[in-house]
Amino acid sequence: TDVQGHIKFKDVSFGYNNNGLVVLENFNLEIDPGQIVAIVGPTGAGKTSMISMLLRFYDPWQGEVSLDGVNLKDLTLESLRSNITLVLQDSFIFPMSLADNIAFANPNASREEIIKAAKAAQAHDFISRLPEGYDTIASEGGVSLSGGEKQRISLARAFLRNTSILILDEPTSALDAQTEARIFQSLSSYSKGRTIFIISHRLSTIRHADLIVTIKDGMIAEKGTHEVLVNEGKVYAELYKY
Ligand code: DUT
Ligand code: MG
Repeated sequence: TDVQGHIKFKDVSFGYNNNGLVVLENFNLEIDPGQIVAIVGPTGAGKTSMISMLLRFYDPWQGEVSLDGVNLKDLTLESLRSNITLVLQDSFIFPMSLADNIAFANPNASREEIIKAAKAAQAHDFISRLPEGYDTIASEGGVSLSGGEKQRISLARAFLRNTSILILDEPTSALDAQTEARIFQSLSSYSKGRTIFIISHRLSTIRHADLIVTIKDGMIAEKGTHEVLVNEGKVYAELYKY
């Protein structure tokens, strides 16, 4: 069952029970499908916490998070997670061929589909240069990959998974700015009919996002396009200076 990708955080308050501190407070955000949404904010602001609630790794203390108008709590975890792909900073590579790593969640994918996803993730060129190409076995006695290569394999895996919602939490931190910018271009063409969240500390990459949301002190400090936020001269403009 495919979802549209309309996401709403309504009056969400959230914290971790281990210390009782509030991480997000009166957090309100509504996202229409088809948008690339960048989440920006200082370290510890609550960016990863916010997206963790979308997959229900955690639930809000108060308020609700909904998908296409349905409270996430009323969806099965299985249906929720089959519609959302999450890519984290530390990508996991399995001791199997690069093709199988990319097709991990889609074992029936054709080689053409795998290559298309690898191209979108800027992984095709380095894979093609390996003597065994896509049949190269990763790690455990095989080829060990750099941090940036692993990140691109896991991005290719995410593109191939083809879900309505894609969440990228600093998935390109090990990549140079140019490669990251090219991946962002792939994301733009991939975003049609999907909702994409991207968390990145490199603001040059996410300046073309449809919506930029800055989080500070557990709340949304501002939202808008790059141009609007730079002119506002508040949190985003301050972060953008560095
Ligand atoms: N926190 C916990 N327990 C956890 C995870 C986080 O107490 O298991 C705290 C740390 C921080 C706040 O929650 O004070 C928000 O953390 P989060 O990881 O959401 O911040 P971030 O915006 O993703 O920071 P970074 O840019 O460093 O990834
Ligand atoms: Mg984080």
